[in-house]
Amino acid sequence: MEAVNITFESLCDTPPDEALPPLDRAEIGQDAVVNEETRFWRENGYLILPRFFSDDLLDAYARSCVEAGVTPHGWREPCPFTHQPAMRDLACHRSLMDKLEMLIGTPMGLNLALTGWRSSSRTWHQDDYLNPPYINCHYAAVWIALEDTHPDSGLFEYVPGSHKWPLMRGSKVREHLPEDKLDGNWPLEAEKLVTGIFDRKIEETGLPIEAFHARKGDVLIWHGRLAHRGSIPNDPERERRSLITHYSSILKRKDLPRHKRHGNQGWYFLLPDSVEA
Ligand SMILES: O=C(O)CCC(=O)C(=O)O
Repeated sequence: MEAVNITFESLCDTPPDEALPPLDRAEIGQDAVVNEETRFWRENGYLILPRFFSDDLLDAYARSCVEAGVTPHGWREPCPFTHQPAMRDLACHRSLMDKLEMLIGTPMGLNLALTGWRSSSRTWHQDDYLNPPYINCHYAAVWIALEDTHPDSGLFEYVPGSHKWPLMRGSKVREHLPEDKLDGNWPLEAEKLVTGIFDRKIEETGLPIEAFHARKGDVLIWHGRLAHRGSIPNDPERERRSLITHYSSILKRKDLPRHKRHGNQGWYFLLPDSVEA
């Protein structure tokens, strides 16, 4: 089928309430924390925490990237945090993990980091469709600004309220991909399919697109179902120093059974072949 004939809804499910985090249910779950932040999250699907991290922690992590010789492209692997303690000092910081647990309702573990100092230029997507189907939004991602962002560097963009749309499913997207593209790189192929479908959905709903004009130390947490992208930089040479980290519930992530605590801070997942430090 031509992508132009595939509707957003046909690639999605509406999971039953009891499969979702307490704040995502039609009636807020009894065990949810209800306060200004969680009410905002429930309504908008993101939370901005201005000046959340101190310069000390941000600069120590930025120095560790320079010392590791990975700037500006970042580590090529998805989970460098298993051997980069300075990254964990930020990404598993207790204060951040407490916020994530408040929003999702279970302890969370770090499972992915995007460490390049350029926009990923990833087009519109929900993160959750790249996960196993039993995660059901027990997932969140975090954008940490290591410096004031420049508007030409390709800002992080998102559609407030889009986390209330149906939940895109990887299995339904894969049904439309050629058989020889169903290997571990299928998300790259899927991006080509879903981009236009998201564009149409955004246009149909008329929801506004927001950009995260971050100052150093600002943090934006987004919902696993929120439509978002790394916009194309106006100036491709301009750095955008950030750390982007993704988290799943340690109670739900059956496919990642090993997790470890960063000192007395938060959890991170280990893969079978993880290098540890
Ligand atoms: O580069 C960006 O700001 C977007 C990152 C992104 O889409 C993601 O981490 O899922």
